[in-house]
Amino acid sequence: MKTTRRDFLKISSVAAGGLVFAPVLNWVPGFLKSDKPIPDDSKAKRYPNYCEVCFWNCAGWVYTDHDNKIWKIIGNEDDPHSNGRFCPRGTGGVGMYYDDDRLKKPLKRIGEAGAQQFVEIEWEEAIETIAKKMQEIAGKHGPESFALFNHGSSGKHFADLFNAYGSKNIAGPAYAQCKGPREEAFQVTFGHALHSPEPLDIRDTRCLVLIGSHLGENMHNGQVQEMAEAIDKQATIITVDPRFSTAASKSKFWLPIKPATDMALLLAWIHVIIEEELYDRKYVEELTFGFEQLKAHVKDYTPEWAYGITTIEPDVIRATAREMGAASPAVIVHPGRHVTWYGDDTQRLRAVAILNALLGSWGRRGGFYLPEKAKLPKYPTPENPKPTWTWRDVMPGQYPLASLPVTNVLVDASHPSYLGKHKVKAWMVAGTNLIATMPDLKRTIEAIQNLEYLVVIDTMPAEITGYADIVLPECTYLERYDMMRISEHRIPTFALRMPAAEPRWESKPGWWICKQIASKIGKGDYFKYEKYEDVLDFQLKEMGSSLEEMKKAGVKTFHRKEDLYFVEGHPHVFDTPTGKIELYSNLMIENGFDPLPKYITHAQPEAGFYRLIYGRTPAHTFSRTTNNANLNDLFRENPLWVHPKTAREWGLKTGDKVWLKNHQGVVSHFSTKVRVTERIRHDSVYMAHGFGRTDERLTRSFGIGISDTELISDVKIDKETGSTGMRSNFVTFLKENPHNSDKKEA
Ligand SMILES: Nc1nc2c(c(=O)[nH]1)N[C@H]1C(S)=C(S)[C@@H](COP(=O)(O)OP(=O)(O)OC[C@H]3O[C@@H](n4cnc5c(=O)[nH]c(N)nc54)[C@H](O)[C@@H]3O)O[C@H]1N2
Ligand SMILES: Nc1nc2c(c(=O)[nH]1)N[C@H]1C(S)=C(S)[C@@H](COP(=O)(O)OP(=O)(O)OC[C@H]3O[C@@H](n4cnc5c(=O)[nH]c(N)nc54)[C@H](O)[C@@H]3O)O[C@H]1N2
Ligand code: SF4
Ligand SMILES: [Mo]
Repeated sequence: MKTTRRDFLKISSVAAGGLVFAPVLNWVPGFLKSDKPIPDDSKAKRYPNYCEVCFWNCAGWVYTDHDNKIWKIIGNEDDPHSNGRFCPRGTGGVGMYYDDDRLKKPLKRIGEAGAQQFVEIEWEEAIETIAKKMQEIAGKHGPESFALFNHGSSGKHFADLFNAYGSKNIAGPAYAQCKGPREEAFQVTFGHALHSPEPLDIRDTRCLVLIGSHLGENMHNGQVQEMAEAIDKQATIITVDPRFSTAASKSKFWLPIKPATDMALLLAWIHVIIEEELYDRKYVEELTFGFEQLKAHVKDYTPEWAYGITTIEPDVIRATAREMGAASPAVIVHPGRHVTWYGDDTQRLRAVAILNALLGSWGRRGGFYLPEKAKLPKYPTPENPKPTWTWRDVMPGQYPLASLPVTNVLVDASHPSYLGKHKVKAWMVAGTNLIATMPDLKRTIEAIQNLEYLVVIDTMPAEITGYADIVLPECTYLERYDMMRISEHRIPTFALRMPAAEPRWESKPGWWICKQIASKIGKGDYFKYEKYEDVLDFQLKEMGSSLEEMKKAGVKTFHRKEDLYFVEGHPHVFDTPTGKIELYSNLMIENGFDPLPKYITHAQPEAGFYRLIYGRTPAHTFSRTTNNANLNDLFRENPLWVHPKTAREWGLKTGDKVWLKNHQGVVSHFSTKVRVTERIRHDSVYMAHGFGRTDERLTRSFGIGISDTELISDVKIDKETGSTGMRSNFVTFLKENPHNSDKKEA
């Protein structure tokens, strides 16, 4: 059957809808443009914003009704991230504003850490207390011992605050728990990291290889739309996934690989592409370094060798390599995004980068385009003080390729077992729910309990707030100004975020919170403006625009300065030591690593255990949306996918309740329902991330489903970047409630 664009998009939204799709269709219309009428044309207003439900940050319009109430949010047609369409999560984002479980007023702990006994306090007291503590800690241990964990837009204001304060120990999970190894592998190979959105020319590709990246459930808007377009134009999709994902269902080839063996497949593909001369010969000769070493290196990595490891038939390995060769250079071996899997992740992503280089896809139409970014002038501030130490000094010489701070190193530096001299004593956490986000929960909690002070800034009573000494309620993205969204793309763009409503209760914007704290710790000069509009207007005027113009347009696009793809006859110099694409890397050797990726064996589950695989579900972003009424309606609990053979062995059927125990004896707090399906390998089980919430203040999501994070206690660290490999955890089923006293489950 011919696959059409409509089909693919429908599948994405149906997957989002599950059982209760129909009643909410008008609420969350998948990728269809919203046709929800504006209530009263004469009184309805619209305000530009960019979505904060995930980091694709699509620009859109927020409409209010005749009572000035937020009515809906839709995509901005001029934005290349959204092309005027929002994904279900973006549309449902309004539920974040309306959630009555939100944090309403600053809170101060009165009980033990983790006990969640808080009293409401006034903002003034909250700011005073935090400022005093920041000064006390700077005096006692130096400002460096106060670390910031941040994510999302407002996290950036807090980074400004910490830089002014004198600490560069600022880290977010989007590096060491997400794309760190990918960024460094592409940096080593092409002299260019991929950033966000990744510069993938999916709309014009003739062959898209998804290796552990599941577009269609991973709803990164622009990429999903372009994949639908490519499918429409008959592009070949090859999906390598132990699970029959939405993307697999749209693919010409589904390779249900044995988990943790992708490196063998990648090396065998490289072997075939070289042996059968399927690579782009001219491109490789002109632009790459180390081809001969690579050729010798992969000589024995035959498809027959890989078959024994991956369970993928040699014929299939050859056929898929030939598809890539035939499409070259309009081919993309997708670099993935959440790539922290098995601890050899930088090397696996090096293999992905090398494969793309052989196929000549970097800088080519239908491969990787050359992104451009507009530069926004900086609002004038004094120079930041120079810290005496940073996260790098915690473990000198470790993780040399990490170009950004590593969250888990800051956790290590806070842990009682750390005996070095660069101890972290206090944390501020803004916009990241570390309890749901960091693997090895026990260690995270031990580190937190060892702190002198913890401040959390969130919109919701997320689990991490339960461990804080002070909790500050931030207002949502729909209620505040923020920094401009500047992103690289085919064309450079800016997007404005402005409030569509007053902050509910006593919540406040991040910039305001930072400005108050800064002025109390003698750093007021770094936030020298009355309101954030002043900063925006200053920056926009320098760019030949203004806040007024942006309020009307929402998005501003700029002309490119250079070509979108390489131009024949113009030799390109890469930002690598050789100036070429480095198939073979001396830089890796200098840092103590293999110059070419090698296959290493990873542990497989013992009898009775199954590899825990987790991923995205279209209606949710991590833990930030599970309590959102609109999205909770769409998908409430994360079922556990179990293969029929496994289900038979355990006497499990669809709908049965199970708890899970991992190979290190960690038991899940809650249970979930089994979904028996052929769509998962028999040696693995699968569930969506973000569930199994343990904070009772989350009235819709508390106690529903299982948290993958709880069960990820065995972490494999990537030596190159320090990133946390999270897929080496094996679970078994518990059919009886292991927590007899658990009221919720009893
Ligand atoms: N087990 C497991 N762990 C993972 C992953 C996984 O798949 N499984 N994925 C990893 C990846 S790829 C990533 S990128 C990270 C994501 O990690 P996080 O960004 O920590 O993810 P969330 O769970 O969404 O937590 C975000 C928190 O920010 C709050 N928040 C939302 N909007 C705002 C705001 O405007 N202001 C403030 N102050 N707070 C706000 C939310 O309420 C929520 O508590 O997780 C990583 N960790
Ligand atoms: N709906 C939605 N979309 C999102 C997000 C979200 O929270 N919700 N988060 C965004 C963010 S920050 C990120 S980083 C991306 C992450 O999105 P992706 O990079 O697509 O990563 P995952 O969601 O972790 O998907 C992992 C896939 O890998 C498969 N897999 C597991 N083990 C193996 C293996 O050993 N080999 C292979 N080949 N495959 C394996 C799983 O079955 C699953 O389909 O998604 C982004 N998009
Ligand atoms: S992809 Fe969806 S959730 Fe992410 S920014 Fe865009 S609309 Fe929002
Ligand atoms: Mo991520």
